Amino acid sequence: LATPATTAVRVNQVGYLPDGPKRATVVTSSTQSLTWQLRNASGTVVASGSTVPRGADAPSGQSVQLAEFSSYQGTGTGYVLSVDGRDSDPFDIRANLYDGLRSDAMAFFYHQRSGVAIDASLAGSAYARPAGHLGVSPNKGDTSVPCQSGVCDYTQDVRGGWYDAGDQGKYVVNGGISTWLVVNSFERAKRAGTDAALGDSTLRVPERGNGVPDVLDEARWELEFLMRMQVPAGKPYAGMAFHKIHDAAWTGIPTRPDQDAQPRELHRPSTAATLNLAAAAAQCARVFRPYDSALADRCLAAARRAWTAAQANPSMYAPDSDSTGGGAYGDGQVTDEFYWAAAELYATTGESTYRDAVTSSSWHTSAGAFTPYGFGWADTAALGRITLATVPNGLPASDLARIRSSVVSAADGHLSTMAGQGYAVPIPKDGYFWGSNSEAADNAVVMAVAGELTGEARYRTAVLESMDYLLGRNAIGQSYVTGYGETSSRNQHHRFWAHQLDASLPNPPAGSLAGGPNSALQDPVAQEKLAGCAPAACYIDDIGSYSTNEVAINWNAPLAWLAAYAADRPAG
Ligand code: 9MR
Repeated sequence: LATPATTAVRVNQVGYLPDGPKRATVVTSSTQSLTWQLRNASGTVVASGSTVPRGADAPSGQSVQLAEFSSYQGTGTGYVLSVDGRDSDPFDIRANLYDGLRSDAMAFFYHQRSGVAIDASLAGSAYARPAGHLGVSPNKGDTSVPCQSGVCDYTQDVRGGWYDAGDQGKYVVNGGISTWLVVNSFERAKRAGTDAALGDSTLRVPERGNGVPDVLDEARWELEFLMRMQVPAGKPYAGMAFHKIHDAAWTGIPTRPDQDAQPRELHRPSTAATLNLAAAAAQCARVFRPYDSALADRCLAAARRAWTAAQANPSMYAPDSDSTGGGAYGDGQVTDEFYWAAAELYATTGESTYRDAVTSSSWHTSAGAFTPYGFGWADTAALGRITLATVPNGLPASDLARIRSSVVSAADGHLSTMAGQGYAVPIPKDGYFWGSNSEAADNAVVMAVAGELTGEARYRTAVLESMDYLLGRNAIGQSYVTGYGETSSRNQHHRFWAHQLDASLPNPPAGSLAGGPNSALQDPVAQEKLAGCAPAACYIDDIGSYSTNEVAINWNAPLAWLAAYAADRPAG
């Protein structure tokens, strides 16, 4: 057979775990099974076999075959999988494969901190920068922020927190779900007995050595900000949370945070933000309790106040139209946020008010809490389900069984989506929206939880294959995580990590996840460069393509969760 010109071998460019699945996708016009060879760093063939033709893969539009070498148990670096005379990118097989990503994906949040100087000794000199938005000229500051006209007649100190993404806005709904995932990664690891790996002095954060697990220290930076976004007692809408704070107009790119001269503005409170605060703060109260009871108490008080305020103002919807200078994060449906907040408050307190709010919610029995497209800032019911399925609580056994089985059937849906595709992606062909990589990562989180609930190995296998997707086994051979893989994203949309625009600025730090393919082509670069792309190929590593190539806290959070999970050493 002549070598088809199109053959390409797509692998996880970082590598594989010795005890994990090892699969590659071969793009080829050949319809016949082909021979694969695994070569080690010295060029010796250590395993070989035959590929399995799969025909057309719908999301990529490519004709593909599968190569499986899971039974190879050797370890080392510099392996290459060769098919039909074509070599994959080199990769490793080793048990500590995800240790680096576990800390780098979590360190992303330190880099995104607002209101504190980023320390060269922690972040590396390329990433050091002065504190942003503390009111030091030319900043107008987040220490005394006025409202948009008509929203309030006072200023509020909303310093701190994490910048949302490539912009320097701070949005409560996105902050809350991201914090929840970061804290949940610790809560999960604690159940698995592997939380020491996320413990004190495991991360490059200023708080290392303070006796509190570093992952929680990082989460606290955002939790303190979220609580500052709560309307003070005595003011109209007391207890509600302002929806967001950002510049009056979109910040120019590049702009280092401390050099942003624009006015900052608080946008009106919303029920969604308030319930998001309630949920994240209630989770804080539960998980921080053994490490910092004073913070746990403050979190619980904030969560209760937020819950009460949301009950009194149940339909203050954030409009989609409020997108001048920052994302809208609009949401006209908050029953899922009520359910999630109630679930967290109930899991933390056991109180009947919150239990009744859980059991009377339509989401208590709805089949729609999990979707093929992941969860997110507008769709939070899944987070409530995960908490109720995993944190001991007093719901009747029949309710708990139903909740747990809803997690497992969602995971089974993702498994079958993966099985139907040449690249085993846990999102369907019509799921390539803005931030699609976070959909894949969120769905992998659900599969990991199903693995915990059932003890069945196939879920871990699927989680690891989802990592393969993010790290290069995909339609375009792209690792979407900076610094991880031969061809990894390095020009994500960001105001400071803007090396592509200004050579004196850095590329994103290692461990930064790009948003990923978005078939809607919602920016000018994507429209010009990606016209006609197959859904899974609608991605370009260009700083101007904010709809395919931004970073965001709600995207790195599930990556960090998954990296910690994948880095867990099997028990025993
Ligand atoms: O993640 C958000 C995505 O779901 C929306 O479709 C998109 C457009 O509204 O906005 C995304 O969020 C962005 C936010 O609005 C502003 N900060 C950057 C976020 C990531 O691109």
